[in-house]
Order: sequence, then C-alpha cells, then structure tokens
Amino acid sequence: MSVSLSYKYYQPRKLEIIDTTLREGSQTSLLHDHYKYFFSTADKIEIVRALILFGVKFIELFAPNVSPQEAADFAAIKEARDELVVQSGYAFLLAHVRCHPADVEAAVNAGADGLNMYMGTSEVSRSYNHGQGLDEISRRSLKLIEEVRRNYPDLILRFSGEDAFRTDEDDLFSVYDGIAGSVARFGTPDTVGVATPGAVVRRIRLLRERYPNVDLEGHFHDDRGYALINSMESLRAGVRYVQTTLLGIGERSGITSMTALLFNLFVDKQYEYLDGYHLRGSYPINVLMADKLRKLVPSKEPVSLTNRTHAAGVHQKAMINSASTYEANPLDQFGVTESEILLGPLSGWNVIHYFLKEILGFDIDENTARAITSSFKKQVYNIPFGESPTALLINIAEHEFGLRLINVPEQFRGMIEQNLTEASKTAEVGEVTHASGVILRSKR
Ligand code: HCA
Ligand code: CU
Repeated sequence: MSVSLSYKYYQPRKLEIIDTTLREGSQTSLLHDHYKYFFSTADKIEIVRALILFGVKFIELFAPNVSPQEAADFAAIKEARDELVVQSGYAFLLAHVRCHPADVEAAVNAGADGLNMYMGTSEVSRSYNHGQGLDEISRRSLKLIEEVRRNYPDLILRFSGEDAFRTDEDDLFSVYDGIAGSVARFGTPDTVGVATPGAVVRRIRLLRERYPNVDLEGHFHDDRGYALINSMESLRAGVRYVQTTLLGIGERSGITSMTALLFNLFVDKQYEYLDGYHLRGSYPINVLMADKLRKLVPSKEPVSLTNRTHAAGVHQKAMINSASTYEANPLDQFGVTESEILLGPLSGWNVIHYFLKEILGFDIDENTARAITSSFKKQVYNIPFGESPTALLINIAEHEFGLRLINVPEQFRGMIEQNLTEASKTAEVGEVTHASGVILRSKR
C-alpha cells in the first residue's frame, strides 16, 4: 500500500525531533568497534518502526545513491513507514543530500518526502571539501534549489551550511539570504563540535530575526560534551527542529541523544516541547539501539539503568530506607522502572543483612551480618575474574557461619515482595548488566 503524505497538512509541534540514527548514527565508529560495520535492513526497519511509534515524525536517511544497499533499504523503510502511518499519522522520510543533481534525483526517485540539502560553507570546507568560493556556492545551490522547488513543489526542503559554527556570520547570511524564499528550514550544524551554548543562542537569535519565515533546525556534535546543552539552548533561542540519534551515536563522539533531550525538557518542566512523544518508551528504545550496537546502554546516557544503580555502602543503606535519597529524577516516567543495588566490595553490613535475610531468607541477626560483612570484605578483592561476589557471600554465610534458611511455609513463598536475580542470567539482550554483581530489584 502506498500512502501519500503532504507536509502542507501537517501542523508542526513546538519540538520536532528529526531522527538521524540511520544517517548520522550510521557514521559511528561503534559499529566498527563491534565488527558490525552497518545496520542490516531488518535492524533499520525495527529502528524506524520504534521511532514512529515513539512519536517521531521526521526520519533522515542517506541519499539512496550512497550505495545499492542504501537504495534498497530506503525502499524497504518506506514500505514499513507506509504501513505504520495508518496507525500513527504522518511520518516523513528525509534524504540527506549534497547540493548535487545526482543526489537529488536519486532521493526524488526513491520517493523521499523531503531533502536535507547541505553544502560546506566554512573556509576549511570551501578549501578542502569542494573547492568552491562563496559566490559559487550561493549560485549553484540557489539554482538547484529553485529548480527542485519548481519541479517538486510538495517536497520539504532544508538547506544547511555545513560547519556553520566555523562559518563567518556574514558569509553564512550571504548564502542563506538568496535561498530563504525557497526552503522550509535552515540547518546550522555544529559539524565539528566547537560551539558553546552562548554562541548557539547568539547565532540562532540572529537567524531567527533575519529569516522569520524559515524554521530552524539544530544539529550539535558532542566533541566538547555540549551537544545536549546546545540543543536545549537552541530550543530556547527559537529552533523548532532538533536532529538527534538514539544513544547520541554519530560521527566521532556523536550528537544529541533523543532521550537525553526529552528527559531534560521534562525535568525542567518544559512540557510544551513533549507533545506527542511516548516518553515511557525511552528506555526500551535505548535498549533496542544498544542491542543493535552489541553494547550496553552507555553509562553517560541519562535514560539508563546505570542511572538507577547503586554501589556504595552508604548509598545502598539509604536506598533500602528510601529510594529518593539517591534517586532524584523521574526516570520511571522514561521507562526505567527498576533500581539496582550491586553487591560488592563497597557494600555495608546493612545491605548484606537485608540481602541475606529478606531476599535469600537466611535466619540471621544483625551482629552475625556484621561479622559476615567483615569476612566478605577481606575476601572479595581476591575472587577470580568473572566470579560473582554473591557466590562468595553465600559461601561465607553457609560454610563459615553455618547459616540456615528460615522455613517459609509454601503458601507464603509467592508473597515475598523483592526478588533477587543474578544479573547476567535475567537481563534482556542489551540491558545494562554487571556481570559479577546482583540486582536487588525494587518494584515501584
Ligand atoms: C555530515 C555532516 C553533518 C551534516 C549535518 C546537516 C554535520 O556528516 O554530512 O546536514 O545538517 O554535522 O555537519 O552531519
Ligand atoms: Cu553531523
């Protein structure tokens, strides 16, 4: 089935995420690190389906002439999209194209809803990428864009001056001025991750004032660790479209992570930006992505189980009393509905007592728990690689201290609230796990 979509009838929200996991994200070295090199067609379809169901309306793909495989994948993704829009309304496929007729033609023939056109505008880009001067860039891009506009009036057109933050303001304006009447959006990519939040606000405000009828799009690289704050600030300054990827993957240290951005807007109570995004799907979609990369959801991703994991004795004790002591943010709204307490060398007697008594059901008093803890702390640093501290602890409890289980009558066994699971056995594929630890799962 083919569904015809028209951008004319779409009312953009205050924040439109443009997901570029399959374009920018495919440029991540993480794929190479895991000897995978590319996403399979099935991976791509799964990711696109998940994004559309999450509420993302704009998905950026490579121009189909990048390779025969990209062309085939474009068609397969389009088919998956056409099936899904019946359930979830609009979802636009945007092709990332150079200002080059071959790219444009390939994208149009593949049925792209829009073209994300780009051209290097900074001095380095001009000297080393395409060798064209500013006048030449303006003339050529304008000619092509006007032609596309004429021939395909319904295509969503965006133009980006690549490396915009190393492009002199006047140079950028001189290129954008000519094009402003022909495109729906201007991108201002921070291609090499040099921009500070202050520079972003300044630049976006200038563009906002100068081009009141053109929407603005942010695309910020994380070389300095500023991708997230730059996206937040760009929204404040007048951007409506933000390019993100799942887990923030992309060239070098990547770009803004979608769930990190949505999570921070939520924490800051900027709910007006969150219209139509199914926030509870955030952690699951991160796990899906991590699985595709054959890695865990990274510890620096705010929407991760690592952000609900506690290792230090003092923290663990407080957690048993009240999770709010060390869990301030509403991660459960983003699908992280469990917490982990890792049993290990830093655990104190409180948590060991709790674990042995409440979870394993040993008949144990507090003084014995203190003595077991002291023995455990002496031995735990010497356990062989890959062996679990839990096994050591149980061994100490049973064999050094001769502990016995409390006899819980059969009918009450299912009523014990907490359950303990060996992390590596129960974790779903891609879930953050700690191979030699245990998870104390506290239900919320
Ligand atoms: C690239 C560079 C790019 C383009 C962004 C855009 C960047 O890998 O082609 O088209 O807006 O960071 O400048 O990702
Ligand atoms: Cu980029």
